[in-house]
Amino acid sequence: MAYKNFSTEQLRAADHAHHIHPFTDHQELHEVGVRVVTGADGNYIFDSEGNRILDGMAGLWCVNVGYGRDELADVACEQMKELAYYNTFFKTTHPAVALLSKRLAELAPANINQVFYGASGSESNDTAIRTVRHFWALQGKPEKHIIISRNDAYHGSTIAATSMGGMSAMHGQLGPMLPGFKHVMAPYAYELAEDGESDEDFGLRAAKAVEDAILEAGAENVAAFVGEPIQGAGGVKIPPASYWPEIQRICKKYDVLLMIDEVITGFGRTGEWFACESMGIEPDTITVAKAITSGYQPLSAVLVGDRMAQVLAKGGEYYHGYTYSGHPVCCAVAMANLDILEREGLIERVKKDTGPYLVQRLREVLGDHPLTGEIRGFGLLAAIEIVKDPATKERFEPAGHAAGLVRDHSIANGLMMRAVGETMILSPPLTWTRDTIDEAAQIAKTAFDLAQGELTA
Ligand code: PXG
Repeated sequence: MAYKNFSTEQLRAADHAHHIHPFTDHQELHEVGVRVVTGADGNYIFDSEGNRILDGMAGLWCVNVGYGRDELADVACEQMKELAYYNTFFKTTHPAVALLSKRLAELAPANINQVFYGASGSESNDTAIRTVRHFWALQGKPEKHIIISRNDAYHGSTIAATSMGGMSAMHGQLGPMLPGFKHVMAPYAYELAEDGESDEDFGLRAAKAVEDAILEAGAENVAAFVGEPIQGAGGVKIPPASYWPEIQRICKKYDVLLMIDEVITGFGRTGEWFACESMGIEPDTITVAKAITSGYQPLSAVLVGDRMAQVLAKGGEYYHGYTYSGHPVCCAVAMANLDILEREGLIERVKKDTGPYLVQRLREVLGDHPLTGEIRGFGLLAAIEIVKDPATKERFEPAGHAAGLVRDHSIANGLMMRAVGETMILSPPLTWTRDTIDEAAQIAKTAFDLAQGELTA
């Protein structure tokens, strides 16, 4: 590649001078220096200084089939030569989008058979918001527009997705929030359960917060409840088993639609194609992105349930769409990516083997570590709470420092791990095996020990 002729320093200088990074404190970035990632293969990424790092985050929760799949590159190349782009607006379609839609309808829960495409999770959540409101308006209920969400939810970075999300730091930089969103407590037992409260009771209480919000707003004004089956960027917060069935019951009772955001959990991360199956959720919409192409192309979608689709189909023109809705190259790559997930049995392996083994191994290696407050996991998603005192759950000060240390030591020792506040996160490619998990757990242990040494020095 042409950029192979540039030195790390030249690339850093160009980046420093001209690149605004997402979710980044640039002053801090330039003090530390940016890592130049130059390649990746299988479960590893490589940087310009010759480091080989095991990717515990699948890029950004997306590279489910791992890196370096020639098959996906070949499909993209073939599709670009055949039909690089055409729109789907004006009574046209193309083979890749038609066949991917059929495939997604087959994989999705039985009540879901229609697909609307975008190019990012944020975009598709905007689509989902507009579509549930349009659905109610078409039925003469435009006032039924409020969407109830949770604190710490991440649904994207557009103005609508930020307003719907529950990240207070993001709200702080938004200016006026869009109206029509209400937020309730997250189902985060580790911090929010009361002394002696069982997991089951806590799950029911967290669901009751949704019912209270519906009643406060008036059910006639509430369009939908939205949630990630497991809150990802919010810290891999896994709700108790009692939570989702109760949410389902409440939504049915008040005729409130259920919007499920599977941007992280979709396509095998929880050991099923969709977490809705893992958790017994019957959604009206599912937003997907990321692993639909394993990150090889930007593609997202809203999977729309029959109840809504039937009303939309008779509703005249819906004034909504993106230039790249159903982009042929992205759809072709998605199809080939789904083939890989299926052919290699990766989702089955998460459910039966690597998912349970990941949390088991982390508990064996780090369960008794003085920094460990809790280790939890579901499929190939795992979280470790970092605490000063496991008995009292007291955290280190300042917030984020201890987890940041663990992360930095982990990366320096060859494992890409993420810190969300005081929580360490793993969300690896589904291609990880037991051996890869052993390797990751060992590096994590080294990182915990080094951080512990510094924190108690
Ligand atoms: N929903 C969920 C559940 C997500 O995790 C989005 C929507 C938005 O997708 P796009 O493609 O617009 O980014 C996401 C994205 C992090 C991090 O820090 C997580 C995401 C994005 C950026 C950073 O963990 N998730």
